[in-house]
Amino acid sequence: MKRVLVTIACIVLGIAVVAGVGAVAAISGEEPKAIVAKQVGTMQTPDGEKPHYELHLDVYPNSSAAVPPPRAGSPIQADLLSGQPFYHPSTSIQVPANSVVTIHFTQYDSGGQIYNPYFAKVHGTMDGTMTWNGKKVSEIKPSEVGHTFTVHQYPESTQPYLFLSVPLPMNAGNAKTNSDGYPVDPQKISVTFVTGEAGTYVWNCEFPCGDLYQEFGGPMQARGWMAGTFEVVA
Ligand SMILES: [Cu+2]
Repeated sequence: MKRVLVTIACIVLGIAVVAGVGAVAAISGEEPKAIVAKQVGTMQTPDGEKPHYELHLDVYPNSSAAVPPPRAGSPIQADLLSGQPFYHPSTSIQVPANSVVTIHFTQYDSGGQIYNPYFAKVHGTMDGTMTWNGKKVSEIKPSEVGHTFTVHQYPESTQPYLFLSVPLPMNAGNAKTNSDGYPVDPQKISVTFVTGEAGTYVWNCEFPCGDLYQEFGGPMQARGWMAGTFEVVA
C-alpha cells in the first residue's frame, strides 16, 4: 500500500513539475521589437548573384547596468529570469526572402558540455562553415559550447524548408572581464546562409543554459531570452 502511495505521489509531483514549467512558458509570450537585417551589397551564390543583408546578435550571461534585461511578460517572469542569459537586442528576427544573410554573433557567456554533439556542428550555412574569431570552422568541441542559434521549421508543409544551427563557443570561466562582468575579448562568430521563399519559423538555443527542467526550462523557453521568431519576408 505504502509503495502505491509513493508511486502516486511521484506521478503527481512529476505532473506538477511539468505543469509548472508549462505555466512559466505560457506567460513568456511578450514579443520584443524585431531586428530587421540591413542590405550591405550583393553576393555571388551557386544560384547567381543575390542581395546581401546582415544583422548583429549579442549573447549575454546576465543583464547589468550596461545591458538591461529583455522586457518580461510579467513581474513573475522578470523575477524568474533575472540573472539568466539572453540574446540581445531582440529575439525576433526578420530577414528577406531569396537573399544572402550574414549574422554576426558576439558571445559573452561561459558554457560547457552540450548533450547532443550534433549541435556542436554548423548546419545550413552557404559553405557549411562559420567564421570563429577570424577562422573558418565547421564544428567546435561539444565540451566548449556557450549557446546555439538553431532555427527550426514549423511543422507546416506550406512553407519552404529552412534549418540553420550555429554553435556559439563558450568563453573560458577565467576569461578577463570588464567592470560589467563581461569578457573583454568575447567570442565572435559569423555565418552566411541563403534564404528561399517567405516563411515563419522559430528558433531556440539547444545548449542546456536554462534551469528548472534539465536546464531546458526558464530562459530556454522564453521569447526574449533563448528563443524567438525567425521571419523570412518577401
Ligand atoms: Cu542558451
